[in-house]
Amino acid sequence: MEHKLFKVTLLGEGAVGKTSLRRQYLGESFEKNYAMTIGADFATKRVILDHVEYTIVIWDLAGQPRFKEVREAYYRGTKGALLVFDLSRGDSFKMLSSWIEELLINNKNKKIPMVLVGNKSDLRGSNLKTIPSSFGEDYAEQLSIWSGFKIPYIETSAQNGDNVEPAFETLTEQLIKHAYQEEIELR
Ligand code: G3D
Ligand code: MG
Repeated sequence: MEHKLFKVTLLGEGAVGKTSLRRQYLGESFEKNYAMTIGADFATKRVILDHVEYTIVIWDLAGQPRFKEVREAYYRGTKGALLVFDLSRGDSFKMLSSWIEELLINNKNKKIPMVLVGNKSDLRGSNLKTIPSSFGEDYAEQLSIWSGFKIPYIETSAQNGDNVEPAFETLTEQLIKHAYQEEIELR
């Protein structure tokens, strides 16, 4: 069977729930030493589709390392990203564009498939003010026009598990589709 490896990164402000989303999807990570060395953690997921086995390696930046080298290694070769904000924190929404900028700077200016994730949907209806869905939808629409990829918007809760699998799986589908198209164009 043909085998392909894809790197996916989690982008977004501290405490928006990146690590919780990844844990909810995959369980605990198993590369603790690596995490300590470069300040990133990773876990893998295998997907078989049309007789091809894909290994999706999900990278998760531990804390906010300041070293340029760490950030470069984190982003380099990324094929897809989950762009995460916290539905109860407006600042995390406003910072999304600078995360995209950071990805581009460190990934040869390559636009890639992404999924925009509004996390902590369980806080809707609590006494915390939350960002309306229309904000996420509009921003995903803008990103789609800008990037040329269909960038979906999904609201998740890493706390109760709502929509976590669809978020990762939508991204996986998009990046496999994109890689397949690129391959056809190269033939
Ligand atoms: P990060 O990896 O983006 O920095 P974390 O974020 O996954 O470490 O999560 C930061 C905090 O937000 C954690 O709280 C975590 O439990 C909480 N959190 C993550 N996802 C959700 C969610 O969907 N809903 C709610 N209500 N909380 C969430 P603590 O208190 O452990 O720091
Ligand atoms: Mg984290």
